[in-house]
Amino acid sequence: MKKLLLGTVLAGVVAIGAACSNNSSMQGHDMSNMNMKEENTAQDSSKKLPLATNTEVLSGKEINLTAKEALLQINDQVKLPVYTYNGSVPGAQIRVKQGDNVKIVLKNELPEPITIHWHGYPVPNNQDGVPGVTMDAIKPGETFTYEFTATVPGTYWYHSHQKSAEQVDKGLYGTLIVEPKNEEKVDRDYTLVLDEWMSNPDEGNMDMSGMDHSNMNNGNSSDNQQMDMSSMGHDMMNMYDIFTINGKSGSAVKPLKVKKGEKVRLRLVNAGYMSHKLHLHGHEFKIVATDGQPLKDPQPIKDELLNIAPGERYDIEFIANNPGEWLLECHGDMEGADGMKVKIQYEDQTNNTDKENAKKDLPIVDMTKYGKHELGQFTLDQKYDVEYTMDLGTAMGKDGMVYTINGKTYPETAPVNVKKGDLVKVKLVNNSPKDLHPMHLHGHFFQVLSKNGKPITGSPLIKDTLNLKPGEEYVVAFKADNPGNWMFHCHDLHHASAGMVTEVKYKDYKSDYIPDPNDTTNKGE
Ligand SMILES: [Cu+2]
Repeated sequence: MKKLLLGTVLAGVVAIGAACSNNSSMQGHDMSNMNMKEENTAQDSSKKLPLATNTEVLSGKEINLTAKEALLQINDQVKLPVYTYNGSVPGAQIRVKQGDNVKIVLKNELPEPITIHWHGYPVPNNQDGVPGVTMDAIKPGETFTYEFTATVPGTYWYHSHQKSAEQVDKGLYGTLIVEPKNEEKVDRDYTLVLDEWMSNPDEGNMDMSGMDHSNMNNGNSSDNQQMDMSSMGHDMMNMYDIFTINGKSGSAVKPLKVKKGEKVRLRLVNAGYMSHKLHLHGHEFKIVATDGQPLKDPQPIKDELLNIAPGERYDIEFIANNPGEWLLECHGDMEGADGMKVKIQYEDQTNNTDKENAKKDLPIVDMTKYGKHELGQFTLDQKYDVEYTMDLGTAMGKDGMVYTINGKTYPETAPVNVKKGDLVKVKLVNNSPKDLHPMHLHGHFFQVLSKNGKPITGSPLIKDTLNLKPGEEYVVAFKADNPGNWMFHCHDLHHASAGMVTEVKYKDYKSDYIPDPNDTTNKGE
């Protein structure tokens, strides 16, 4: 929280400095925006940033990424200074085939150290991109080469793990798509990345460090209730007032073109810190995968909301059988929700046949009952080598709110100690009164076995990010098959930076990484 605050305060100071000094460095700067009240002020820094470009798709034997700054035009009114991989938000999409050796050369042209963490991907531990744990952060001007084999297909994403609450918030992420060896053909394949932004970060100059931003994730234990707006002050929730799809909001979001009869896949990725409930209008759809992992015999559903928590991915498919123009939109009362919608346009049939209904209360898909039930790799009653209970909590610390695992904050949290081959069962309990905790495990997939004591009755649910609402309890299991030191943390990255992190540590693992004791820039979250 403090880092975020510092960042926004500094941006504000720079903006004021630039506005007051009519010096030569302002030449060529677009002055026309300076007096527009609704225009964000953080952009008016003395630096001339290039406008963010469209997201490119990269594949091949060697993929080059450059981390650099840009100015992101989110809608007609708002431009924000952002961090990017290759000049766009989201950054370049890395698209490879299962079995490929993936080599990514990352150059850092940002003014601060960064990394890439391959979210959800079972890479070797020394490629996981956690500074201070698996590598040193990549300093400005430096280059680092990541290499791993694309072992599993699916939808993944990548982002910086250095000061991640701040850097991911600024746009430093992209998607990683691994196509299966025997790909089932679809006619359209779109990737949609969800995020939230502050149109006016300067408003955040109040001291947020002690603030309870527990409402920011719509932290309500009942699926169908809207959050209690009256209980919210001027908090984080209000500050994230613009929601985006692929870095654009509202009418700036590029429509998705389809033709009648086509099979359409949407890869939905939540890169933000809030959950979003998406409604696909006019069509039945199937959820074919979550966190890259396929679901067994998904049944078609209609007019149900798909809830996507921070860090999660959902792949949905539908047949374009209802010509016209339709929306995929975010439901809810949050101020920014209005901007998180994209048109699905049938080619040559763009007459508007659809209406927004973002306030409509619709059922939320229950993933614990979705798809065909069968036994997965793990069961609740089998024998496990390691069992660990994670009590997730919120507390008031010395410098503001802290987010705890078994009453402790990282690095004081107790690690999950395993050895290679161990079967591990973890019970996660969210004892925070209002906060959602989307818990993310690095380097492994886990199978979700039960929710609130009830076994999963749908398809085996294999995930790397599991969202817990207040009061919820889940049991998950995984096999310790990827030696290393792996983070297990909340993907509300504000919660992670305020303590909610532990590690899965392999006893027999010898890391070849030795942190530089004099380097204080590495930050393991
Ligand atoms: Cu959390």
